[in-house]
Amino acid sequence: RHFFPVEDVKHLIDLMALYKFNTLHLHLTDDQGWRIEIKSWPNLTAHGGQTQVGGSGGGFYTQEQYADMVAYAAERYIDIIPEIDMPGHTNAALSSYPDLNPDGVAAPPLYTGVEVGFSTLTVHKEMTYDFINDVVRELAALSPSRYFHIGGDESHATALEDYRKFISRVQDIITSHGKTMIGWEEIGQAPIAAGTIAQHWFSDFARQAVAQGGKVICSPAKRIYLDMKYYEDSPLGLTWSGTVNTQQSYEWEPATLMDGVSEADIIGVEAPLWTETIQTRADIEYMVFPRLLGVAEIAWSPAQGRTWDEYRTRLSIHGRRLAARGVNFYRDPCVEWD
Ligand code: IFG
Repeated sequence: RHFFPVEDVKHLIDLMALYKFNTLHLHLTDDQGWRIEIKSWPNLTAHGGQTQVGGSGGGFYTQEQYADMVAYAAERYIDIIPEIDMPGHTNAALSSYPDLNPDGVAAPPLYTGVEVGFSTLTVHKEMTYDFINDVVRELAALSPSRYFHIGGDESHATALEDYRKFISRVQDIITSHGKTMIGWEEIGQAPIAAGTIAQHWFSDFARQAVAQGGKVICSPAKRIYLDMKYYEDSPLGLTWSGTVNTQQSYEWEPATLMDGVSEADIIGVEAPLWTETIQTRADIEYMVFPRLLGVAEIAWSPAQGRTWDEYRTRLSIHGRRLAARGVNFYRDPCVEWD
């Protein structure tokens, strides 16, 4: 929703590497902006990348810049996974090409608000799938990762039966370019191949993906959506899934989070940072740190013996380290910082 230049992404990669994160999922397209150059559809960035939430600024990554971030991350053992969100969250694409719209004439204006669920690709038009194939072809060629994220969340403007068929067709496109599909957990409603990855965030569709042989990434919005306010009076963030302080983002366990989803079904843990209210590097640091450190521990360590009382003491020491690096982390009062 707000664009961040390459140097800010590299800065976050440096900090992630300190805590042994191995994957960075870049959400490259949404209603408010298309952020990755696609040479066969240049207006996606020439027009669709020109703004952001609030209407001032915007931007996008050239393919050269994207490749540079991929290489920078790989040097630090971090895999970048790209996300092209569809069929919903597509206003920027629809605004860029009238042909992508139902009548092929009218294109919606660029959108700078924060509503969700109002846009959809035209799923009954064949050229929509030519468009998707071009986008996936170009981006897959830039991505060493075996995974490709197709979004699939909040497609409220797409009829369920259309959504199911769409996801199935997109999976064929992803597979044809040698990638394994990841989608937000709503894709569990569609017929998906065994081995597809469903990213759990707020409902129980991940269970339906597991029933089809899918695997799960755990991103519970009530625990590790890092755009959630720490407390009601926090200066940044949202509260639609409640407030989440550093203790609450630590006191949970992926293996017992969801009925019908066992530890064997879970391939990883991811803490999303949505940027409706996040505009600067300091904003990123404030929301991400210190909560991200607990996510690393939950992802990498066994549940046995993990307690907040023990962890919070070790965390306070990392406050000194983060401060020494000039990181604008939030000194959450639930921790006794050095
Ligand atoms: N839900 C939307 C995001 C973002 C988020 C903000 C998902 C998968 C709310 N979809 O989370 O685009 O708006 O917390």
